[in-house]
Amino acid sequence: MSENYRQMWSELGLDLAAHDVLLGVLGQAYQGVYLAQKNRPEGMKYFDFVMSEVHGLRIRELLDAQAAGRKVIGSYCVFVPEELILAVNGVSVGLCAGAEFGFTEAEKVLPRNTCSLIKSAFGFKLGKVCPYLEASDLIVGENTCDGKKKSYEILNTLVRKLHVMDLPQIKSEEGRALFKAEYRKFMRVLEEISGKKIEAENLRAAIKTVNEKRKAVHRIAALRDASPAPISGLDALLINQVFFYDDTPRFTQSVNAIADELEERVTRGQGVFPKETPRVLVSGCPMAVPNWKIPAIVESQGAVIVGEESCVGERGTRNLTNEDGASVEALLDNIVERYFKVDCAVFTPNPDRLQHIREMVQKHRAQGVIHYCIQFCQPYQMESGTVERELEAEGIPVLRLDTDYSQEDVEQLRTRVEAFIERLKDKR
Ligand code: BJ8
Repeated sequence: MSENYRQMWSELGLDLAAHDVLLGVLGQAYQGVYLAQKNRPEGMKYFDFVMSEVHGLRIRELLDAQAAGRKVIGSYCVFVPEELILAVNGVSVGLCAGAEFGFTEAEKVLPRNTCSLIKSAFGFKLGKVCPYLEASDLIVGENTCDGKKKSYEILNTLVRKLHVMDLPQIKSEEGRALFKAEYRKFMRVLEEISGKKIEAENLRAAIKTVNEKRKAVHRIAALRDASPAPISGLDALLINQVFFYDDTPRFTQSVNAIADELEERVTRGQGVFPKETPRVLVSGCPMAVPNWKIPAIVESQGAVIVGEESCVGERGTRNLTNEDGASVEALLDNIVERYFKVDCAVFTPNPDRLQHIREMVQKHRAQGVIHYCIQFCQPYQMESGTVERELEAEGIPVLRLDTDYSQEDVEQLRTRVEAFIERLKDKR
């Protein structure tokens, strides 16, 4: 990354020395995990470029957008609707953090048995290494799991402006009403901060823009049904990760370009791995950049990941929002309808998620499921037992992995994944 950005980072208040370390680690990991892959689609070059400029050009773009009067809204969860942010001409950026960085600092304000995702978000803030966080005019939190909910009380003391949405835990009519009331409140906050009013016209246009983005990733997801798979799970994950912070129309265009290329690959029967490679679905906690640990292990052990039942994956992107509606009220109902279907494990009961995993296994022709949990993530750990029992009873092999962001257990995980892949091969 160019030296020119140092002044920009310094003006954002980053700790330049610590930030250099982070970029060094990120660059090395990217080289070893991504650039070392074989048979990658040409279209991945765009994503390689995005990653090489992830703290550079994209941040410059955010600052330019701010200079032009737009607001940057950072968030940690797929329940925060990008449609509402775009309706006030804002820029939405995902702040989820996937690296073990600044944990010592984070553990001074959080219990040690907090999940790595939350610790990482705090480590990035306290270590002053995340330009997205520092560039955000507003940060949005949400009452989902207990860890996030309570940690926002602490984050509130550390950031400029935090808005926390209350979210229901039960999918009842009362829950839906709360959901809508909280989205309405969020709309008011956005209007206030941007000085722009949400009208039916701009909201409809925003819904359309986000739908186009989701349709593009749906194309990639559908192409992964093919055997041999035309794209690796690692590359598909990267697309899902970049989904959260790239410029939306440009992202859509780049994903459609790669989908065109993958269509040709499928027609030619060209895959990243041989046809007989075991196919695996990954389900569970979100994997934020640069959390590539499990897919890197799985694919280096000779299996291919063909889908992610995850918020950084199909759980986050699957349904579209209805674009029909004459009023803001009607369009808001459409947005509520779409987001209320997200089957995050914080909901109870949450039968839709298990059903979605089954559907994904079938659709993507997966031979087994790896259930991925970040240690101390109670909602997903609690659900993992049911997922395993139910799927195994239906003849679908499941491997449950609980891990954190450290590299200490890599060899142990590798051994378990290897044995699981052997089991899938034996089943054929
Ligand atoms: S909609 S999955 S993005 S809440 S890993 S912080 S759940 S203890 S991330 Fe999530 Fe929204 Fe749900 Fe999706 Fe808590 Fe678990 Fe940590 Fe987690």
